[in-house]
Amino acid sequence: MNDTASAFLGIESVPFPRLSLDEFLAWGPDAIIRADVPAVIDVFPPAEPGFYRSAVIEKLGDTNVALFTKDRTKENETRAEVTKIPLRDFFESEPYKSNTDGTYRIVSNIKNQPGAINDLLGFDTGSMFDYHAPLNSANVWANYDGLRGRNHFDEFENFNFQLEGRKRFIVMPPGFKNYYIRSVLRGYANTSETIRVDNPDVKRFPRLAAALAQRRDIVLEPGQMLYLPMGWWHQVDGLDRVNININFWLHNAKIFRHPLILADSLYKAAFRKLKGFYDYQPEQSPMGGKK
Ligand SMILES: O=C(O)CCC(=O)C(=O)O
Repeated sequence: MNDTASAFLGIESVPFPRLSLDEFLAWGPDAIIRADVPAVIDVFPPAEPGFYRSAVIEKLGDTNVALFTKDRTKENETRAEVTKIPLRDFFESEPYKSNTDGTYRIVSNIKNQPGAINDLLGFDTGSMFDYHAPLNSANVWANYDGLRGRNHFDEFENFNFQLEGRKRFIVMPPGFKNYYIRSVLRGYANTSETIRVDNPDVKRFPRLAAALAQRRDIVLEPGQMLYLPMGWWHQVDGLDRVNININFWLHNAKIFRHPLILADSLYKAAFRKLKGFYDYQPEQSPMGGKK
């Protein structure tokens, strides 16, 4: 792994506060959200590889989920195509399990499967996180070790629970100029032009130095949950053969203190609607969704 960001100007990354599950439960998510600082919560002790994958297949294997397929021949130029497959197929069927280079990945809203989510995370997630509210979501993510994320931010409070495999998160505070945002005329404004922050071209992007000195860099292990406040930039890389996480994306009034994040979220919503892009809505069952 290229560790250039970790060694940047000899400046160590800022450590994450670490909370035990008891501390997290005592504080509750609202206090963590108010504190507005990325944190890691140790929810479960480390588990054997494969433990949570089996549980995910048992609880969610038959759920139809959104599969993103990226054409690797024109890397980063084509928009991923979205189709639906049963989640089980991602782990058990060709070509997904033999093309582990990031061509295929699952990102799917499963907020209509609260029973499965509770079983997997071991507590009443619905009363802890307000993911049933309109526009909030609970998502399952699955990918193989070839996934190399682009540096970007989201307009949500993010509680990201790692179930299988390790993921490296490099996160940096909200901001625009330091990250050389693309013009909205050239695409989503939440994707930085400094795509890889583990190997930054600081000559080309000199203002990135201020953000790099504020970066947090962590390998999230199965059983750990990352809290990422809205607007924080993150680059996420899968490190192990199979990666699975479940996250909660929650809207929060905090956005009104961040006019540029608000503007970006309105822009993205309009762009998705106008262009008919995948809208991160859960699969509708004929019964209107399992409760
Ligand atoms: O887990 C990942 O691969 C990406 C996570 C992410 O970008 C997010 O939670 O917003």
